[in-house]
Amino acid sequence: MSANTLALYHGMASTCSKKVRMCLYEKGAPFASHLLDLQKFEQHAPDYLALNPNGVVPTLVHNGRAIVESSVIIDYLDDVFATNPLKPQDPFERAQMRLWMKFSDDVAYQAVYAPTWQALRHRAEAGLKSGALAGTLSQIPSPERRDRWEKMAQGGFSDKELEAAYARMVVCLDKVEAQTRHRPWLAGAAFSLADIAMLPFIDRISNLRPEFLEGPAYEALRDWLARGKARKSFEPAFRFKDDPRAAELPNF
Ligand SMILES: N[C@@H](CCC(=O)N[C@@H](CS)C(=O)NCC(=O)O)C(=O)O
Repeated sequence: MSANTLALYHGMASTCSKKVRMCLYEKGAPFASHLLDLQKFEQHAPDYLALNPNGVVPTLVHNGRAIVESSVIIDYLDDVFATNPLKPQDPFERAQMRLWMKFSDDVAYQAVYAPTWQALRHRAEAGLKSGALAGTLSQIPSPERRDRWEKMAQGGFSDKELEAAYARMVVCLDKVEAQTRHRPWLAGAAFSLADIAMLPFIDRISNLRPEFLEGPAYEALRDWLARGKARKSFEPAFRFKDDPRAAELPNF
């Protein structure tokens, strides 16, 4: 196998996959694309579970070895590819960057998944019908995801659950606004993994609830988002086309 063979198993609309794609394009690292249809439950196929036992995307396979968890993957990519370093040199800024990556996993993801799943629920209907449901659920490795898909079969998230997600969106917007009022990028002077970790989530919030970003309260955030979207890596990562399946899969 030649050095630096990269394959990415990912989802078209998946925020976590967008983190990894943006990092790959920032690095200029070519990769083989394997797009999975998450509403057809391809993430639970035995071959894929052998790579990612959690049954979620993304998974990066580098020289035959699988790496999971989007924040771990982008950290790894920056270690492996020296081009365009994406971690601040200053240890304090590096700590800030790590805190943003943790926030993206712990809070930002929680803010967007329920409204995102709700919007795409109709595509999963075939696997959630009563005749198919038991089989679908039996393939899902984690009890937490099994419960989520079962909830989809039972009509989706309640208004109360969606309201809780919207409240978390505001927490995310407030935090990014506060940081970008006094520094250009989230971890300091330079664009970093912190920005890559947060852009997909703020972009998703702007797609799902554009009205939340309006008004003077979020001027710095809107400027940060516009600068993030202006990077060369944004379009190929967020409007990904380099896979024959890209056109058939939904995106935001
Ligand atoms: N913490 C994980 C979360 C991965 C995750 O939840 N991925 C979603 C898409 S963003 C997924 O695969 N959902 C399909 C499912 O749960 O069945 C990461 O950052 O990689």
